Amino acid sequence: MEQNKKKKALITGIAGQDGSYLAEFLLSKGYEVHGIVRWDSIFTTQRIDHLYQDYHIKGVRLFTHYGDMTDTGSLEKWINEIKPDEVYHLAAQSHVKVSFEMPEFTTNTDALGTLRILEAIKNSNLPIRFYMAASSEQFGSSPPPQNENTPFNPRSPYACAKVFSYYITRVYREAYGIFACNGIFYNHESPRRGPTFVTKKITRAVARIKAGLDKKLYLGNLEAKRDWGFAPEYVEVMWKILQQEKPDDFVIATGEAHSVREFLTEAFQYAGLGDWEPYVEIDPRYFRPAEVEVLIGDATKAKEKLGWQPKIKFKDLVKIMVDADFRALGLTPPGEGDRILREKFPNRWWKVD
Ligand code: G4F
Repeated sequence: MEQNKKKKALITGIAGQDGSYLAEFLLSKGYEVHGIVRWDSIFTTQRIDHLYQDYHIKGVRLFTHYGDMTDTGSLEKWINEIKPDEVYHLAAQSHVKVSFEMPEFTTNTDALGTLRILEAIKNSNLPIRFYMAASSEQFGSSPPPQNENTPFNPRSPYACAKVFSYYITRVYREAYGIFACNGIFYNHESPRRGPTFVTKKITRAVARIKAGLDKKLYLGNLEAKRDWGFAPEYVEVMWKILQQEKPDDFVIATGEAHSVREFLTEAFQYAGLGDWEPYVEIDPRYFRPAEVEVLIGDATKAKEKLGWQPKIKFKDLVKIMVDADFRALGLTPPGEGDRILREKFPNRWWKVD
């Protein structure tokens, strides 16, 4: 009987890009899904609106709860009331540039927030499996390719907070026997990416320029290189990491790096706008006090131990994102991105935006 019990997951940051895909994925696997959302005077749950059902309907499996990574009491309350089998800790102030402007807030939320939820799990004495969203930013200036043994050289308050979270997760695993794991994820994007991150900023601008709504796009450092993957594929691996026999840490990446400049070229060409140069200007306010020049992940361990390999690489990703942004403005998309999604994910579990 116990074996057939519906599993319960608690997701911090359920309203974010990854949280929304993960909720969708876990619902498709039969889980009861609970998510913590920050209170705001306006709704901030647009990314999970399509999953929401009135709680009064019988059989509903998605529930949201107000809480905050800076509010210990709320975290303890939800852990003890929900008694989840798995906790996916995704909530964070995740913008690197913003972390230079709000370093204390970022550290409180991203570093101490992880400690707070780990303490709540430890004190609950429940056999909870814990996933911590670590970041390739932790590697900072360490030369690529980086893997699980590469030293951390963080270059921002955000990265420092994530380094703390990574190590405290390991400490709670080793000291208290908690099934606690880190996924060191490289950049992963999608149509649901927040519009202040560079990929979405570019694809959204391309669609707006095409629609005649904007004339210019203002960016910072075009030479930085990132290892960009596709978010739905990355959230699946979060789940895989928690289904292993033993808790462990994994680098998750495509193994390819491309510059912001290359992203611009692909996006503008694909949208039929030609060269990006006439549309783009550099605004120094988008430069960071310290930049991470290049991140390339070596995900060999994930391939060997989890059997995980990404299907979507750079050019496909750009097309998927541009198609979605065209559609969002009522434009007919070029359509290659949609075709790629149909071909590579015939059993897709997420809603295409
Ligand atoms: O899109 P970004 O802001 O992502 P960044 O800083 O790499 O961080 C993202 O990925 C991390 C994983 O490696 C996560 F941990 C983190 O939470 C976040 O999701 O910037 C990418 C690159 C940077 O080098 C930045 O300097 O793009 C460059 N860039 C150039 N112009 C810009 C802009 N970034 C932003 N956000 N806005 C610009 O106008």
